[in-house]
Amino acid sequence: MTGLDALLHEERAFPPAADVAARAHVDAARLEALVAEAEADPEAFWAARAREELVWDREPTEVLDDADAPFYRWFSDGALNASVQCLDRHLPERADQVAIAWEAEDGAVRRLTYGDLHEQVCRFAGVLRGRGVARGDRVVLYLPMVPEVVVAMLACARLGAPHSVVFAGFSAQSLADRIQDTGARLVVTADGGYRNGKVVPLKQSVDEALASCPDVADVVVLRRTGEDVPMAEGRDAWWHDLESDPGLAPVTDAESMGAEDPLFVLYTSGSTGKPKGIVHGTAGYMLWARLSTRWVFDLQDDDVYWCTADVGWVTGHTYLTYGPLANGATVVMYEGGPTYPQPDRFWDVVEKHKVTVLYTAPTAIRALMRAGDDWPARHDLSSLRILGTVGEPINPEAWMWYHRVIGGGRCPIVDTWWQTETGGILLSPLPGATTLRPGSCGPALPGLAPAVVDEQGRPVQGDEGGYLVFTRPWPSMLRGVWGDTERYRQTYWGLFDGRFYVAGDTARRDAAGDHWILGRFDDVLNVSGHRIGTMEVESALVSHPAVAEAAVVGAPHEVKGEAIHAFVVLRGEATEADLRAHVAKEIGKTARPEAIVFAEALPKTRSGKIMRRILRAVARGEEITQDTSTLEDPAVVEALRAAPVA
Ligand code: 7RM
Repeated sequence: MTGLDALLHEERAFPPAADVAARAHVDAARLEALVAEAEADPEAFWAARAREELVWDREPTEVLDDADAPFYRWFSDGALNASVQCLDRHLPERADQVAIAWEAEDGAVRRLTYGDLHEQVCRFAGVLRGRGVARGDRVVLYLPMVPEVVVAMLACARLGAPHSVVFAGFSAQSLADRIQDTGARLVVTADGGYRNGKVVPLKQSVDEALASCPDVADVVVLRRTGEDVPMAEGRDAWWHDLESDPGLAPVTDAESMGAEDPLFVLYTSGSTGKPKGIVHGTAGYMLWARLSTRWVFDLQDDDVYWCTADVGWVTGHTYLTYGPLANGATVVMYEGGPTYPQPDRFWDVVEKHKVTVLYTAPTAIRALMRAGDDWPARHDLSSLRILGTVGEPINPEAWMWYHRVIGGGRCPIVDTWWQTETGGILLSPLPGATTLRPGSCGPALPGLAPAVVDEQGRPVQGDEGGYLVFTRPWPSMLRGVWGDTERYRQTYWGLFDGRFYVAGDTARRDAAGDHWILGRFDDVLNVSGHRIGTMEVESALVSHPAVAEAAVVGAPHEVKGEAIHAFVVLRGEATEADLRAHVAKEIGKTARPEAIVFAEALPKTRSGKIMRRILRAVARGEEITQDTSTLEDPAVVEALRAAPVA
């Protein structure tokens, strides 16, 4: 690969507003100083941050241990507990401050203060201990978006028992796979959850899954819907019964864990093979969860912070749970669907809770944009001051809409790039320091060392595209793939002989040092010798006013090598010819789609990422042999196959 052709160039730029910079934790001068400090001596930089940010039982004397690279260890002789960082350290000062403001799908609101949350976590840790859970044991959590999922995560952390949260939308089979892979003995679930007005029968899936998981001896069941569910004698017990047992001993003294002890395992699907259990450690992860949340969202004491991600996704771990709570923030948590009962639900929640920081995903932004400007117009969104996005490249059109219609033109947008594997945000603008460019995820945060390289691992010239890699380890990086050491080495360090962490994305870096993600490696198209990132063609398509969403894949072509197939969801009127002409105008004739399929919806993962491998199979007329268990709505695939190709 000689580098990708970077075709789209974005000219719009938004420098930080003076009032935003004035109150920000990090302004341009401070950012420059932090970067300089980190580059002068990365280890000293991280050591200082670890001392300042974390509450230790035993302060570490070690910083980075690279004796067994790429199995890096950080602060390895330190001891601490993750739940203490989120709870105990804020008490008694924040005892009466709201930690979680929870909005049920039916509009009911429950507020838990830091005092309440601490008490519930100590009690639930007592429940788990009473069922035999001890440090090192894995606990699977299969719960809806209710405060108890956060309670359960922190209770596991308090005992030093790594949790593995399984998204409540996953099937019984996916749940069984994850239970078996982690070797969990205990599962926490609920009778059911609410999603778009319907009950998701969680307990039923657990019962089905456990038929093939003989090692699970205990199931704790939260009552959420009140529906009748069978309880297996000797195995299943109600959360509220266990929790109200007069003999219960709350765990007030958190286990003192080694810095490198695993905090959680979270499964992520790769483009091939079975999902990988990504392992995160305690100290490095907590350090970056706390610090990156404060820097990127410029979190202040009076903020009301809302991250819309589900806890079943890494964003729900780092930026709904550990990061904001480690900062003592007030966190809004919403149970249900983003457009339930109407497409203004998000804006209703923002107005009702006076949300100041909103962190969501491009897929949601595009869907809400498609619903029309009337919905946000009905609500007072003036409390908002910072907007964030994560999960996919955000096309400049959606960025501009988010900025203008939701942010009223006054809120900086932080387009945050990171991965389950990176533990936290690595590339992002900072609200008070960075000039924003729609579609760019900004510079590296202090301490991180990204590079864009060619196949030989040499930095590319100018702002050419290439492989996005990191040339130094960082504290919140993954500690491995659960049960598969070789897969960790191969997947993340294999491509350049262990010299770099390989993200799997392609990117370019402009003269200002800002990054532009072009897509995943597997998404690069080669059309008549031009290497084109799918993201660029998609952005061009979405910049047409009639297009709500677009996904682009390649299919073999006799003459061109590869031909571009586009899948388009319309929000207005447009023909195939209109869209081809539009792409030609935006980026050039080479990028014009060979075929366009107009669809009602695109196949997406639960976290909103377009599943291009499925579209590739559709474009090539192949059978879909890949794992489709992570699809949000499997019916979409059948509809696509039946859709007429323009
Ligand atoms: C947090 C999360 C990781 C992959 C990553 C990228 C893509 C995420 C952005 C992005 C462009 C962004 N974890 N990605 N954020 N692409 N701009 N701001 O999403 O493990 O589920 O996915 O998501 O391809 O490698 S994840």
